[in-house]
Amino acid sequence: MKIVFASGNEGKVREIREMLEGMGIELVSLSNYADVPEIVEDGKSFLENALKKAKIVSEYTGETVLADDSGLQIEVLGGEPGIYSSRYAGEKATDEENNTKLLTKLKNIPQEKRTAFFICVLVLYRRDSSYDYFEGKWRGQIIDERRGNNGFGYDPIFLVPELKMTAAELPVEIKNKISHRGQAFAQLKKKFGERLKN
Ligand code: ITT
Repeated sequence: MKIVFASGNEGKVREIREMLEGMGIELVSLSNYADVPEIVEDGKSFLENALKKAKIVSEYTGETVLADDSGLQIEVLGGEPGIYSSRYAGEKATDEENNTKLLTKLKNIPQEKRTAFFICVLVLYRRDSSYDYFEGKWRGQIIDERRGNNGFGYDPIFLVPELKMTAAELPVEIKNKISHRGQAFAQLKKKFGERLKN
């Protein structure tokens, strides 16, 4: 079975490809479809944005689509950056710029108040317009230094307290077992398992 992953984020593509390994599913990247328009993420929730991406890409490609909308929420910042995570420091901001903006905002906040959650809403959208969605949440803390070279986005400053490692220090297969995206994907796999292939 062929599934198009509606994401231009190479970090997400690497992780989802790893998760699908051995399931007999061909994951096709969005870069294979030159004519898919840029999608404006103007929804008010992770679900709205994920659904919008999935629907548009399915309509353009005529294929079953997986879409992920995700982000980081910091409690002491009232949930920021939330749905604006990828463009926190500006429309074309790099991961590095987003991390710098977040660390500046958290400058005088003590470590124990830097609780954070990664959220992922994963949508499976079929050719007949029916869909299912799954949500994963991953709790951690934002630290003041960058540690590790794996992953992407806010991973170098997201500490997983139980492991005493940042998300960027974890090998991809470990991150995938426990992360927000990994949890959402595990629910999808549990619900559909073998049927995904049909
Ligand atoms: P697509 O919409 O094309 O998938 P995007 O990067 O714009 O790519 P989102 O709108 O879902 O995707 O924004 C997600 C942002 O949240 C992402 O750019 C990171 O900054 C952050 N993020 C999400 N999951 C993450 C993870 O596992 N590790 C680190 N940062 C993550």
